[in-house]
Amino acid sequence: MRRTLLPLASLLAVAVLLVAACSDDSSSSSGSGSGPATEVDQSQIDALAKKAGLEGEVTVKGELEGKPSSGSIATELDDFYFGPTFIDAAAGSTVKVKLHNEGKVDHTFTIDSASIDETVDAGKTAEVDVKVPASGSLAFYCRFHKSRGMQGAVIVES
Ligand SMILES: [Cu+2]
Repeated sequence: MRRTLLPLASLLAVAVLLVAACSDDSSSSSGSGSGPATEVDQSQIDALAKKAGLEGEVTVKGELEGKPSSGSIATELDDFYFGPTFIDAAAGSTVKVKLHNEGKVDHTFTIDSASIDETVDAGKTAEVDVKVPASGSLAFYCRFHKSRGMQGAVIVES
């Protein structure tokens, strides 16, 4: 086998290219960490869905959990999820849920056991009063998109 200087020269060239490529990468990825979004762990979603007795897919893209403030809570209806997906509320209280459809299609806020079935057109708002039970939970869902995971629940604080 004959040794020449050529392989060494090509190795050096490759090394120089690699260093250049690496420095390019580091400069382009240095902007991370600015987003406020915290990744929601699937196990957190599963735990709350189980607690609320929800079946099937539960889509969470916005806030996972929220609490009413001064008796009301703003709730986003979007394509295709509720945010917050779970509302922690005091037993026996009445919560004014301020619905805002921020999606491109119509959605509903529906609670069968409370005879609530509010359709909110795309871009519109509505309000519903939800009577929180003494214990347990109240499942809510969108009649049009429940199969896509558009559901959530009011969970009574314990
Ligand atoms: Cu919907």
